Amino acid sequence: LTAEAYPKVKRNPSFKVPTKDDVQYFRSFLDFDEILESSNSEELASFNQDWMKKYRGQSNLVLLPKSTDKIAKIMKYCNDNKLAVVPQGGNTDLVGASVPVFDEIILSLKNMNKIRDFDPVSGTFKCDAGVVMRDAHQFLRENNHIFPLDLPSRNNCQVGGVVSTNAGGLNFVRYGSLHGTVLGLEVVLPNGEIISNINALRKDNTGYDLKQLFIGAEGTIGVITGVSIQAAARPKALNAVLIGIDSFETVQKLFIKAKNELSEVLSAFEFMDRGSIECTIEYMGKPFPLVNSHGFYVLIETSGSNKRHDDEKLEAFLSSALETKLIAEGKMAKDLDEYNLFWTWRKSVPTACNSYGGMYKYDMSLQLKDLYSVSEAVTKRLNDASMIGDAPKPVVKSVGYGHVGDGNIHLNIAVRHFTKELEDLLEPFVYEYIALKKGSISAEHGVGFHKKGHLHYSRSEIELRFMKDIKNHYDPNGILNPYKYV
Ligand code: 2HG
Ligand code: ZN
Repeated sequence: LTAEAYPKVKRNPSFKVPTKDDVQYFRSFLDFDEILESSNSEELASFNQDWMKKYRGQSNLVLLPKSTDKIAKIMKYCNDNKLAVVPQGGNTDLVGASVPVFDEIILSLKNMNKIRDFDPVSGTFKCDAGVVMRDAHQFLRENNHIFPLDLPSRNNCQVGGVVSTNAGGLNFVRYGSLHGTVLGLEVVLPNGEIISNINALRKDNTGYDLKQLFIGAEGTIGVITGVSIQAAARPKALNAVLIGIDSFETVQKLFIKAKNELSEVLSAFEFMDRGSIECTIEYMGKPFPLVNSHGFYVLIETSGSNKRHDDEKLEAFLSSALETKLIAEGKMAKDLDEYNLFWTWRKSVPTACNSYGGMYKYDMSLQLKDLYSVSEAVTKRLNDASMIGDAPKPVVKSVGYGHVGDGNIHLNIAVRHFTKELEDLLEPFVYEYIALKKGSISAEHGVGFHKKGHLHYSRSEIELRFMKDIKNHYDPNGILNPYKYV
């Protein structure tokens, strides 16, 4: 979807169009490989387009600075000259937050990719914002720790990007939110000032906790350049079970049982509906590890320090759940390969859904009792409108999956092509449904361009006014990530 597809969005004429002189200024302190211009159009396209190939901007200039000082110099110049800027990490945010809408300069954090420091006693890990999450995991693993967040996009997403979007991920139920695990941030403000508490300690009650504002701000009030985060001890024992269940009500019962019986070793409780797995079977071209077909599938992970202890707990949990007919079928990973295989099934769902042409995607929080109902309501609506089925129907499948432990569902409507009619069927229906149930229209993917103008479904007028006040305070010229949610 390019900006033309959104007639309501107009380029802000007060922003300057980047010129040759601007590029020349940037060249005065940036190296050759820190600037990408329109002459290199193919590479430029990959920065303009998001991972889903759904949102596409028209920028002719990408800056890829290697230091915080250079970013500060860029921002000061852009602010003085009213040049709009979109900060960009791994570009996997799924709501069009990290791509330009018009000709904003793309500020890629890609070259800010150094690990800064690690303290094995406290577990404090410090790195540049552009470190790819996979590399943070790798470094910490070698140091007997883990990064407290994992995502299917770990090979592409960047540490600063996940902090900017406040991603939740696969082990939130165990390690909690980035609002808790991030210890400090280094941020370049729109006027070029650097605000840093990257050396903050675990506890610090000296007034307002300013860093929290930048976590989840999606680069609208500052550019995160460095992150200090609390790494967790590396679990020596890992295990997983895949489970088939007939109703979402039973999924909730199983979650209570898992919390009670697996307690401190429980590290993930994920669910996928039948449609998610059908799409993934088609995409992977392999048989699913469970024999029968079920309404819902659950992946439970345990991690701890004593394999025998954890496995005993998990086995007892599984056999009593089978005995009491709480679950219809279950399989425990026999080794690490099978554990990884189970996770591959879960982590492949988003890519599988995206393999038919495109997808409409909604990431929402609801009370657990209502979590799956939004998926049922949307499927019914699409069916009633006769939109789902074999080609030429536009929708292949509407599926729901996500993180039970966090009350977070991902609703993916896999389509052959995008149509206005479909979009009108989905929106504002989905948002109204969520508002009715007092949920949140964005659980962990952010707001970006997709949910621009829809925040009122989850936030009050006064909250929205405060957001605008904060935006105006930090970015009075509105040059940072414009046309997005604030
Ligand atoms: C996940 O949980 C990610 O797999 C991506 O948040 C979800 O692509 C999605 O909708
Ligand atoms: Zn998710």
